[in-house]
Amino acid sequence: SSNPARFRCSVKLSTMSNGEGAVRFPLSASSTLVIQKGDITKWSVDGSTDAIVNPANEGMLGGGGADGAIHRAAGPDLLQACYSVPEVRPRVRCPTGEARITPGFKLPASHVIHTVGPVYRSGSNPETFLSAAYRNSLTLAKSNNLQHIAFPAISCGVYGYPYDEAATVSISTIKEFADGLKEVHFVLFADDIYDVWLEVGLEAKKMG
Ligand code: AR6
Repeated sequence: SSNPARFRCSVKLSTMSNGEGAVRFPLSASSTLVIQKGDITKWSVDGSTDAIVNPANEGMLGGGGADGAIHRAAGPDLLQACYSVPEVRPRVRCPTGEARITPGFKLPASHVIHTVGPVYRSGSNPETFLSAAYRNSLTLAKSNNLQHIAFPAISCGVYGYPYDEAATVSISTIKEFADGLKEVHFVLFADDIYDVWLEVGLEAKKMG
């Protein structure tokens, strides 16, 4: 980071962590938010009750970024499972803000929850759609009796969402809807995104 204060803060926090920069934030008696660095395709807590979230597009047939990496790691069966998700209109299997579930195939996590974040500035209220993507992913995990879910920074790549705004929306939505899941993780690929998420997480913790 170019911000020395922020850098010092991250270094100090990593001493109270237990993974690759993992910092745990208790949300309630039964659920914990974990912010960490890493590659989401490698993540799992116990395999059979885990889901990773794929930041997909509405067609759900793969793409670049995390979506491409998830499809490569899961193997070709994932694409077949996505094809079999019904279209709600031509070439749309998962409208923006909604979520769909498939098995994880070769991934360490047993399930993939595919969601579609908004393209920033493509319409009004991107925060409504980003929040819905997180909320619907959490709801789908709970309705499938999963206990652990890992999110990347949805919409923060190709879809151009500013990191600080995305962190605020995503962490506040998770605080509101995590109940019923044991652990909600952020697995963040880039150090600059991890730094922003940690700062927003700490701020949210202070505000209770
Ligand atoms: N693990 C964790 N995070 C990752 C990984 C990984 N292996 N790879 C990339 N990221 P993006 P979006 C981060 O562009 O903005 C696709 O083509 C990346 O650094 O993957 O929601 C889809 O098909 C970034 O911070 O998703 C859609 O068309 C974050 O994941 C479109 O991109 C999200 O970046 C979706 O765009």
